[in-house]
Amino acid sequence: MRPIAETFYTIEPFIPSAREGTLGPVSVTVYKSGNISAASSVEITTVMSSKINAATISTDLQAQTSNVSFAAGQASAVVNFHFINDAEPEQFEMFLVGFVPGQNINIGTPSQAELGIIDDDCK
Ligand SMILES: [Ca+2]
Ligand SMILES: [Ca+2]
Repeated sequence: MRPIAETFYTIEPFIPSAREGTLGPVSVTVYKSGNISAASSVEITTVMSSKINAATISTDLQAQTSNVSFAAGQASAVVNFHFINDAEPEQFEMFLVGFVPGQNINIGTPSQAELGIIDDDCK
């Protein structure tokens, strides 16, 4: 019998930052590694950063949970995130995207991606 390889998921920024006025998008790549022979899906979600320049969910961006589907043999998938275009002059703001807890999956490193909103209201 062949050994059964495990499947691991990681997440990295793809488009790491974008301007607020265009509503983004920014994006992440979700990578599937190890045994990728079977189709699968995982859920990723926006997570508030604990940094001082954290973006606020509901005023800077909507919370977003996305189901990411992998066909048999597919090793990566890109997911977009959009912003809310407010009129506040703000600093550069960060938020995180990570895996929804409680899924029966192996999560590798990096397990979160940091994304940024470039304000365009400062005069
Ligand atoms: Ca904002
Ligand atoms: Ca703003």
